[in-house]
Amino acid sequence: MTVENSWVEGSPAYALDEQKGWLRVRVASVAGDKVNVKDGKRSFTVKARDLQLSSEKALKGIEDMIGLDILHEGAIQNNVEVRYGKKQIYTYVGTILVSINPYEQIPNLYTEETIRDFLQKGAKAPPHLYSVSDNVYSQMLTTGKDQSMLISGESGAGKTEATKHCLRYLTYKATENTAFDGSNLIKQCIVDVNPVLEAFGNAKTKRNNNSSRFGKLFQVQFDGKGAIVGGNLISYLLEKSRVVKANKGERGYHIFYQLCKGASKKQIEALSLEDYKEFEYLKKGDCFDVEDMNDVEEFEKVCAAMSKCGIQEETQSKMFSILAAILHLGNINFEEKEGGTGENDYGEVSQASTKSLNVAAILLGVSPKLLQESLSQRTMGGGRGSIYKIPLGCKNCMDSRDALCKEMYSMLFAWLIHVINITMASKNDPKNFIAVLDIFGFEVFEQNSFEQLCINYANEVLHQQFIHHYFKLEQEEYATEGLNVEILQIDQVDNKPVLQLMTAKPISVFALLEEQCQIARGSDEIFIDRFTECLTKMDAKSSCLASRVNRQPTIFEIKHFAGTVKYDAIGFIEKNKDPLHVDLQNLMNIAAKKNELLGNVLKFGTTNRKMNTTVIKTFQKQVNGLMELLDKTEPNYVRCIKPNERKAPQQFEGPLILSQMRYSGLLDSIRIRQAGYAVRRTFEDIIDLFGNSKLGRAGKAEGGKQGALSILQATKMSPDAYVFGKTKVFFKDVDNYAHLLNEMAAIEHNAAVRVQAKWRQA
Ligand code: AOV
Ligand code: MG
Repeated sequence: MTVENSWVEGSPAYALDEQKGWLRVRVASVAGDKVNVKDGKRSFTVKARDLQLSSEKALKGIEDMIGLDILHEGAIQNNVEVRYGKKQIYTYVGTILVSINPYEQIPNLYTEETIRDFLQKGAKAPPHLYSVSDNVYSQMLTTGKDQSMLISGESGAGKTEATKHCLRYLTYKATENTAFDGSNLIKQCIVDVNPVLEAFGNAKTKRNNNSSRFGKLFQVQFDGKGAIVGGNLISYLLEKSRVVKANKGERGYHIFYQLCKGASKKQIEALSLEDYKEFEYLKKGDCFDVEDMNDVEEFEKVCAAMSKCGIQEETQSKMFSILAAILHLGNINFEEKEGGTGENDYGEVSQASTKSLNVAAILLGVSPKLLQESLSQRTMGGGRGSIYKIPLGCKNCMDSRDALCKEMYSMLFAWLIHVINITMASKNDPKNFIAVLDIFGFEVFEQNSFEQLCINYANEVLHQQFIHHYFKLEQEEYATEGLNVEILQIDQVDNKPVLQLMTAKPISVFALLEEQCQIARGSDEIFIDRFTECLTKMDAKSSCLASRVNRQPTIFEIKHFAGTVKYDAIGFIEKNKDPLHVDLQNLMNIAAKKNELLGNVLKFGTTNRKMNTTVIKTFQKQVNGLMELLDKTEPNYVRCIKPNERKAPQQFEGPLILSQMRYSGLLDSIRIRQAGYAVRRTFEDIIDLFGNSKLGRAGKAEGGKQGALSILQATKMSPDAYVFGKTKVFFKDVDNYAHLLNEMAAIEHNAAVRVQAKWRQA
């Protein structure tokens, strides 16, 4: 049967429109593989493959889309759009929760009363982060298995907000379920840690005013009765570069602005923060304020929250002096030293920035001379243990300064999480945990660099885990229904080839990059040359997923599961090596002896910063650790979706939403279904379809499997098009099912009229 002749004039359908995604239309006429359709008064022609059956249920906006009569992109978009219009931002696809950012406060969606309501309803509750959390908690208690909640989506989709709602609900649920056990401090910290993490790890970006610039896994630990006994945080890939630069309209980390605006007069004076608008690092994005964000109030909240998380005021002020030191360091400028010329010039701290040099030195507890020398020269090892110092050029001096600031900040961040973890640590061995993952989604920008490569790698790994999970579930359903499991093939959706392309040994993006980082004369250019050369030696399935971009010598592209990304290799090696020169290390060691907190921070930071390792090696290790942890848990997925790029409420942009559904694997999970049998209807559904017609009545009289079988046999549908399970009929593809509907129209005119009338009503 061909696709085109299954369309009947007048039937409702979804047609794919580039601007609006899937539109509800009515079929006007059919000619070959072209179908003319009407959308209200407008009529246009689409290819038959861009037309999908209309779903009666989607029009109602049902809570769980697995229950859709027809499960495909058009119906899904329609269903979530209908719900979004009613401010129902949450919808299930089976066990996956889809959440669409409303960009407005929906009344009563997250009040304490709502929480109490969900605590009562339990499993019967409508789709919500609360019902997912409730279910996750109950599953943990009944099965004894650790759980994970994997919250994904692109920047601004609502991951961090979702994470907070889940954690808040869990703390309520755990309290309701167990006697008060003195773990209050830990529970408090679990809730209060958020403002702290956001102050130090979030910043305003173009996409999100409160964008998390790090990934995190939050483990809430429970005892056998379900009481919270501890917590643990793991962070991933903090964006270090944001400390020293921000694009126009963006800011650095919130804490810098909060400190400068919100600190007491005494603190401001002590740290010389009066003219905060003069700090280069804060000036870069030409943006000091964020809409709807009060830095002064936030500062107060953050300080209070830090105290609750075990960081006392005295420590806080030491942290602030490190932050202030970073700001002052950023104002140290270099100019060409007299006598230096051309490429051989070397930098000297400019006259105008002597004050900044002095203040930064005082705050760090080192002499201005040492600070100046450490930034402007490099100690090199000669042969036989001899050392010599070479002066650096202006640009290198500034790079040194930035490297120092990035290093101090990221160590401070790592230390902060370490201290919070000490406060949240469980006294006894926890029985179970629920891990909530709030991690950066797939990224594709106009210019993509090393950071995107790492982020997209992590997403590929998570995606693979997701696919395998759904594949397994599908296999299980086949087994319970008594169907042949072998018909399912994972190849169609598996992203193994792209992961091979990125990580295989000895040839892959990562392996070849590592190779260049190990050799003295390695370069970005050689890396990309080697990569192109080696592609032919790779498995064909992998090698076809990458190529060099024409006429752009440093750019290569990778076809990720979520789309093609062009990466610019320039800077890869430097970023991967992330070197910290010996002079800066010495400087920090000397400062550490004078400044107790800096000492602790550095002690912690340097044990974390292993020499001879690279960013990729460390990150891969982290991702592997994450996967090992997740593999032991029962995964629960929350897919956050951004409805528009303008952060505006009530604006639903179909194509944008569909592309995110593709990224998030939602459509893949459906493709897994369609790889075997795309449509599955219970016996009763089939019988009901024929309603009060002669055939319908006969089917109803026979009932169950026999009734459905009689009906299908009475149609002219090929018996190969469907199989019978124990409770459902499985159709190979949507067309088979469409065929059934059409056959039904031919056999039972009345029934067809009834069905069409139903469609029209809807
Ligand atoms: P993200 O975590 O997914 O982005 P956020 O959770 O920070 O995104 O959400 C971005 C913004 O969207 C928030 O600051 C809110 O203004 C709004 N928002 C999100 N969820 C809701 C909700 N349920 N109700 C009302 N407003 C909401 V990023 O961290 O950038 O990847 O790196
Ligand atoms: Mg976030």
